[in-house]
Amino acid sequence: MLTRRAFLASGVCLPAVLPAAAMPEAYGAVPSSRQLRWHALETTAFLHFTVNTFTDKEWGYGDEDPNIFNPARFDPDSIVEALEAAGMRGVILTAKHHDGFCLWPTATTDHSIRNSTWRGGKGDVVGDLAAAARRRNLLFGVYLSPWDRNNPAYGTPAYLPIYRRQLTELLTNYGPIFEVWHDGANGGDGFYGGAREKRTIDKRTYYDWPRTWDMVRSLQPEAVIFSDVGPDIRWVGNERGIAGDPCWATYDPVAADGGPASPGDVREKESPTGHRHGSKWMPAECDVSIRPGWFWHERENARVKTPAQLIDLYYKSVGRGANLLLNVPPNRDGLLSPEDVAALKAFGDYRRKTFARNLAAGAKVSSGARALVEGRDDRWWAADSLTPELTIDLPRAETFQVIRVKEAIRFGQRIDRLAVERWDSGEWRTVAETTSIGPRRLIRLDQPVTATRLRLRVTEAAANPVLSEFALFAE
Ligand code: FUL
Repeated sequence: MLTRRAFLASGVCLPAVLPAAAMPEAYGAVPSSRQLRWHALETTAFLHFTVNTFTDKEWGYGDEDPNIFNPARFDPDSIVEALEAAGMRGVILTAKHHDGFCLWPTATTDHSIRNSTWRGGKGDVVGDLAAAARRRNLLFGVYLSPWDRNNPAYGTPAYLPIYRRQLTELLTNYGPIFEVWHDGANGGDGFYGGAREKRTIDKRTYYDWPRTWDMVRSLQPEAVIFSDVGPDIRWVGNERGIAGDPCWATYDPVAADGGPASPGDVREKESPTGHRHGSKWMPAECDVSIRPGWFWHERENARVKTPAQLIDLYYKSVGRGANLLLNVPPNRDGLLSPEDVAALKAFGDYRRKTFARNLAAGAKVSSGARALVEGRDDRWWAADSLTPELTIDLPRAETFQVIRVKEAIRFGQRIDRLAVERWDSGEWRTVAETTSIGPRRLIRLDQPVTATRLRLRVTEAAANPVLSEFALFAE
């Protein structure tokens, strides 16, 4: 149960006088403060950038000449500016991909930009991007591939201190890190210091993840940790950017054989939807590339996703309560290509225009549930029954096409199902029905709907609903 003290400590504003009895009791698993902050981001960007950008590969073997990395016009500010135009609130860089090439001057390996002629070996892509992100108020995160096809020690116990040292450098030298991203690719063939062989590892035991995650917690307590199975954020189970429907924020990280799950243990059917009443708060992140590949390839310049495709992905990820992690790969100049920049801008324009005005603001809501139309995530309304009905009277008739509903998730994911209706010619007619809500549900209607009086009906819930928003938008 969330005590009043713990609740106040979480930084939420409460009405001046609130009897302790009015505090809803939490239901099931609840988010940590770092997860709450992550939910509010909605969309963040991924930058896949390394030697692959220059060798035209998706997975580098680990035998690349460091001189090949030469982004002559690298401009982190213009990259971050284009991401900001899309409404991105954070950016995660592949500090090291499977090839093992480090984009910062690490002390752990020679396979890094320190040995590139680019900027005379004095360049630091991680540092430059972290600083550019900070200048524009985007949060900064790092991807550090556990699989390292360059490192001679990979596959032996000697590799683990190297990996942890790399992570320590990233988590201590570049300011606040909001997300640490561990992909699930686990071993295979590679250069491995010249051995050129196949190395397999046991994904359950080799990496000793709990120890690494403890280290992340002590170095960057506010950072969320992503992997196939959390501990903070789970992979959605596909690389198409699409969450399940429903998509529950709770999950049981159990492997297919019933044992504890490790990165690499993806349950294709269960990761997209999560587990209703799961034991852990572990929301889904939908990673997808704006292009067919994760890295930049000239031949894919004509295959950048259109603004309409990006908008559709937004509704199928963020709209289902997940976050969207959109990859936009820098090119060989060290810039985003004009095709990608244009798509990002149009996507951002749509978001700014659509969500600028909440048509339900100023509505009269029954049962004293005014908090729902005040547009503040720190306010909530707690129902006194499992299946409340709220009437929403708009100041005037409004035409809308998008409905946004949010639960006050600090009290858990409580609602199973709800319906929105409109009053029309003397009766209530269904506008939409939906399942999981959690941090948010965006319902995009096929057609615009005009109404003055609406009704929100929770039709199934595990605990009395606690809602924080009901909003309407025109497209
Ligand atoms: C995967 C990697 O193998 C891909 O190259 C990419 O980085 C993707 C986001 O994660 O595990």
